[in-house]
Amino acid sequence: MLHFSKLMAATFAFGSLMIGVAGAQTVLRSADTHPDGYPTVEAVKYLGELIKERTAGRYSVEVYHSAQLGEEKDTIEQTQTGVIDLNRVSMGPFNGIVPETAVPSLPYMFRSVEHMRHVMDGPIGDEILKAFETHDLVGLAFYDSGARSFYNTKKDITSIADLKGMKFRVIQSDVFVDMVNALGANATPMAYGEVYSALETGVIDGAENNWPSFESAKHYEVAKHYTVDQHQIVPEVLVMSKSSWDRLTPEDQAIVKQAAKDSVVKMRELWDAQEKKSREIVEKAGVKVSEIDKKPLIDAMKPVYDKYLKTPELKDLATRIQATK
Ligand code: GTR
Repeated sequence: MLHFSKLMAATFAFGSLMIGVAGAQTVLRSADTHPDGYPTVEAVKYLGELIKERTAGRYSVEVYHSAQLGEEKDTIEQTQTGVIDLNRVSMGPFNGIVPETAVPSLPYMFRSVEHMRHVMDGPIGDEILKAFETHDLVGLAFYDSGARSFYNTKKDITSIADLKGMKFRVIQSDVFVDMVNALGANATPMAYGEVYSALETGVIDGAENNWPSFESAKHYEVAKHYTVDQHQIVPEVLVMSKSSWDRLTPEDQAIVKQAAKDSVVKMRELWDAQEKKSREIVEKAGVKVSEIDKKPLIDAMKPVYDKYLKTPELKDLATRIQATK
């Protein structure tokens, strides 16, 4: 018996070695702007494990974190042309490419993170994922990004009037630019990787983001005032290059799609824990957290809604999102 199992073990070892040597192994390259350990990075690594397991090692995923493959706008182009296989990006930089993504990116479109999850997990989410296809991309899943709020190097912001004239960096998206301008502040669209030094040198007064980004990008070291205005609950999106997708068999496409969905559960666990941890870190480091009455900010968004909900289709999409419980 003992000899037999030893023989079996040796055979299996030899077998897997053969697969390693002779079997076609494809490594899918995935981009992320965040550092190693960030919930999105870890979720895509987990997705890679699922894919590897479910394709018996024929496919695996290598996550190039910390913007190793470039800033988000560039990586989106590279994903469209097939240079990058997978990309985890905020929906923001897609606003000018996939018009449907502008709707969930609108300020105060979602009432809460739970509302966002219900919408993105349902048929509306599927519809938005599908909208990527005409842009050389395949939408695989949505991840969480909490709520975005303003932070700055100058002062506590406790009312809409305090925002007046302040210069805030935003994601390279017109929705974000229009939002900040509608609040009486000045928007400076800029790549994420440039924000730290722009804050430090005073090129901008502030920026806006969720707790984990504010903390992991170290912006809190220079911007000591954070206002919980929660103006946007913008989902993250995981996309695949259409050309990489087309190289997969229908069976492998189904595996990738399911693995992406499965990774959402993991992502949310990691996200919820990270939000708490990041907030604690920045508060301990002396960041002053202010509350604000959101009503005047919500009211100021009327022209922004009018601008981005021009077609009946986009208007209808917004109505259906708002009607979702
Ligand atoms: C983060 C998001 C990143 C990036 C960044 C930014 O919340 O996860 O993908 O878009 O914001 O502000 O550029």
